[in-house]
Amino acid sequence: MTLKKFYKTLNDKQKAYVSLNLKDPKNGEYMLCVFRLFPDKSMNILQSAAEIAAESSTGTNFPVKTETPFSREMNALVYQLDEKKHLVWIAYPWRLFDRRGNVQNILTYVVGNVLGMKEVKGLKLLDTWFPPSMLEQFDGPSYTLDDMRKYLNVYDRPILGTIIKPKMGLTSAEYAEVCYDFWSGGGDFVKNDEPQADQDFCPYDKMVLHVKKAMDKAVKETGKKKVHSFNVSASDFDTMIKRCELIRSAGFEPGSYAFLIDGITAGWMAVQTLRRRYPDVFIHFHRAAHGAFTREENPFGFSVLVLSKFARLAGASGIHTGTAGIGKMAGSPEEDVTAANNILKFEGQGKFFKQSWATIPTKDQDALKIVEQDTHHHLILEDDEWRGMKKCCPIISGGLNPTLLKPFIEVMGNLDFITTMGAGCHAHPNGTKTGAAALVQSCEAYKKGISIQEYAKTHKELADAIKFFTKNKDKIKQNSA
Ligand code: CAP
Ligand code: MG
Ligand code: MG
Repeated sequence: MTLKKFYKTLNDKQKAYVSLNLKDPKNGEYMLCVFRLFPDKSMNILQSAAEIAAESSTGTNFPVKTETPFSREMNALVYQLDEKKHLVWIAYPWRLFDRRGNVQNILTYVVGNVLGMKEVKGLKLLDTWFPPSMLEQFDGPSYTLDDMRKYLNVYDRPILGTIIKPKMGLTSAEYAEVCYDFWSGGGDFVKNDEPQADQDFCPYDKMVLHVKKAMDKAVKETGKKKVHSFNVSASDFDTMIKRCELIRSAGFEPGSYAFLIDGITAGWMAVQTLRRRYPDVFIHFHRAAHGAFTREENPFGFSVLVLSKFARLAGASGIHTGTAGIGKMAGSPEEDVTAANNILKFEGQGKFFKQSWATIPTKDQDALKIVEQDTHHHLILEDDEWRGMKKCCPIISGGLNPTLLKPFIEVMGNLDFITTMGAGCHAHPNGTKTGAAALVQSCEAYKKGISIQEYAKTHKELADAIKFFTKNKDKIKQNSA
């Protein structure tokens, strides 16, 4: 137990933030965190970890005379250490946090000042564990992928989507035209790209109205429901809400629109505001700028797993979790798939913690038995809310195209996600509608257990996609392959 080895090197203040024998870290009082920590050369890993625990809970750089017996009870505690792997485990009394579920408050503690402290040369939050009693404080998702599936009547395959490209520069009418082409080609879901807002060449209100017309036309012609995810990120909350209300009063059917929020750049308050104001809408968390915190090369920040878990806590219906090395963005299969499974499933194995999303304490066997044996009403089991936090769906995007759908599904291991292909659709030699058809055909091939090459023999759109995307393989991927 390396904690003991370093304990005698601690000063009194540091000792107050270390526990050699924390009774049961999972007793429900603590949120648990595992950090990868590289100490400054002036101190050992436990001294550095104690300083981090202090600064990220009740302390500062000197012991203060104003401490009280109760304030000391709120100290975060280093309770485990792996010196070789540079890992430290810290337990946070979750009473420290703002009541009634506030994600930005927690992150301000655990990845706030501490990322800037001299005592560390590297500090990355790799995994977190929330006790059921803490989960209960948070909204979690309301309108989920299950609701979207019901609306679209799509069950045994991923939701097939696109991002309109060029990313910016189309007029509102041109934008809507591309939406129509994708939907009429067979696609289910279109999203605004992450920077789409109220640009003078594409006024927000006109974009909304043109999209509505395009959707109505596509629904009528295809007989299939469609969804559009509107980016409602804005300079201030009032404008964000105004955009939401504009969409809701434009005549869209409930379920036919989602609200996209740039959760990192617009902030967690925006995510939670949308969840609390619009529990009947799919809240789509785009994570632009997450790379500053999550990239493997960056010794400071947090993991994709941590970001995704907090998005579920905040009530996002879905968050981008990466293409597991298959697409254009950095991100390893292990990292992205772990994150995806931890927000999709009711219980997920993280890097260090197995997280159950049940809000019923696992020792409450009676309640759990009722949930399991709900054979008469099927209310409890169907309505996840009763027994725990609903699923948050992985949104898979970034450099994908029809030739990469099957490889991704094989890495992911399930079909319960939304995939959005931008260039992967609009770069098709015969344009968007054909690009959408190629995506649909690649999914059909997968479901039939036929290779896309085989299926392409009788599906020209797919054949042209294979030719184009294979010939123009992403140079970076080839170099890194
Ligand atoms: C994808 C995308 C998404 C990325 C974000 C882009 O377009 O629109 O924003 O998927 O990455 O701008 O790159 P392409 P992630 O399909 O044309 O790449 O999903 O990893 O957060
Ligand atoms: Mg984008
Ligand atoms: Mg893509």
